[in-house]
Amino acid sequence: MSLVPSWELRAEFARALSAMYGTEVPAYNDLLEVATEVNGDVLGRDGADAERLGDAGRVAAERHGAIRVGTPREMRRVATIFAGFGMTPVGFYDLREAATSAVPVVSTAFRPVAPEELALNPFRVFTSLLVIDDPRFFAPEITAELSRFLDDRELFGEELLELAVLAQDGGGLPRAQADRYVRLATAAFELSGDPVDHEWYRTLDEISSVAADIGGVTSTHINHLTPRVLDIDELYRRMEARGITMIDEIQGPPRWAGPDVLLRQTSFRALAEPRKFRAADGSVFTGSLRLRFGEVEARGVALTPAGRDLYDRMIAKVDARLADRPGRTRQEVAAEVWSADLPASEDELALRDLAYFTFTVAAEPPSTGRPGTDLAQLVRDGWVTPQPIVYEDFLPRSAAGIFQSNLTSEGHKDTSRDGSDRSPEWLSEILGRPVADPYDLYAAQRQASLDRVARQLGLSAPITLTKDSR
Ligand code: OOG
Ligand code: NI
Repeated sequence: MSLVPSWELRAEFARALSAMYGTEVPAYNDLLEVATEVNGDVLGRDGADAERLGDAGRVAAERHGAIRVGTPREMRRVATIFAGFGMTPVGFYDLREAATSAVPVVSTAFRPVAPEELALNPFRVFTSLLVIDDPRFFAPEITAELSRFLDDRELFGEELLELAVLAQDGGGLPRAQADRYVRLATAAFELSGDPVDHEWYRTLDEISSVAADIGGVTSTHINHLTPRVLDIDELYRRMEARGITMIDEIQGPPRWAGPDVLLRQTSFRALAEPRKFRAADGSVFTGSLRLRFGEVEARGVALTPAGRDLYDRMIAKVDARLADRPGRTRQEVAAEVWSADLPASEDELALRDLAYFTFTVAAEPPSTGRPGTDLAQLVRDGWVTPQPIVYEDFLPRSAAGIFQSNLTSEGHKDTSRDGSDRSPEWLSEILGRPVADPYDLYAAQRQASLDRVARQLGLSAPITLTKDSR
């Protein structure tokens, strides 16, 4: 019997979530419409160049989602569900540190890791886990109450988990089971109509809106779904022209003349959605919650640790200049800093080991001479050509910004206390599978391409990546 392969399950899951979110948050459909228009325009204008960081088909289907859960057990079950779709944990984000207001979560992203799988469908879900015992946010009695409340709920049914395990073990599922798996997984992230305990929700909301969203309700839900766009500045303008209010600015790197790096994101504000509440006297009434929004992103080349260091220094510089001379926009100041500090060509990013590239033998290599093994020399002499590796992950500062831009209150964070200890190792342990380091994945992809080139050119030694500091 033929199986629906995991990439197709993943694509169907992303499509089903997207359709569901469109009915739940109609402005998301506007966002999709505008993103599709902008992508069409950019492809028409720039042709093949527009597809250097993913072909048109991949980009059109590309989404990331965000979900939030409350306990290690729930997190482990999420990992099982996503594993059936070929999505595994990558990266560790401690938003307790990255955010200035109360965002008591640590997070990872479940996503495909093999380049071929990413090309087929790169669906990823940013998944956050509430740290209920962090004393900077929660008093002991709240921690105990949260623990009781969360232990009482069951987010995912047994059938869904069993199908996920079958899908993972078999690398896919027969058609009928595939449909069932996608349907159950999608339904698990639908907004619930169950009444929310008003008093409990309010208590948590005072401490942290994120804590209330996670631990104040009996189910989980997609918090947002994000399409990818090829020109985010143009998208921002067109959304505002449609009368949809966007957050104040685009997060992440600025628009500038050089290569796009990492990730730029923006969103429209969360809209009030009707929700049922149960009052202390047991009566049920309809109120509203402002939680879910639409986000959009543009992706650039992945940075190496050295490139990321430079990026962080540039951000610090932007912060300092803004503090010195307020009144200018962050994007303006950042564009200035970028132009001064970041190499303006892909080749230079590659040769200074600031960004990740794969390398191929040039279509027309030199007709004389012999290739050496020094990468910079090989590129300069025209033996090999770099292609950018797209950044597949997230940025803690932007993620914190996304959380914060939609909080109803700042909440409380007692910075005089030490937080409870969480680490990638801890997360790997509770997930029962390793949390991959994004840098390792990008570096392995680059190395595989260098090994291939060395073989094709018949080199006697491996290619060396000397840092070219011109
Ligand atoms: C997740 C926020 C992080 C992003 O794009 O950085 C995120 C959340 O709001 O749950 O999705
Ligand atoms: Ni997001």
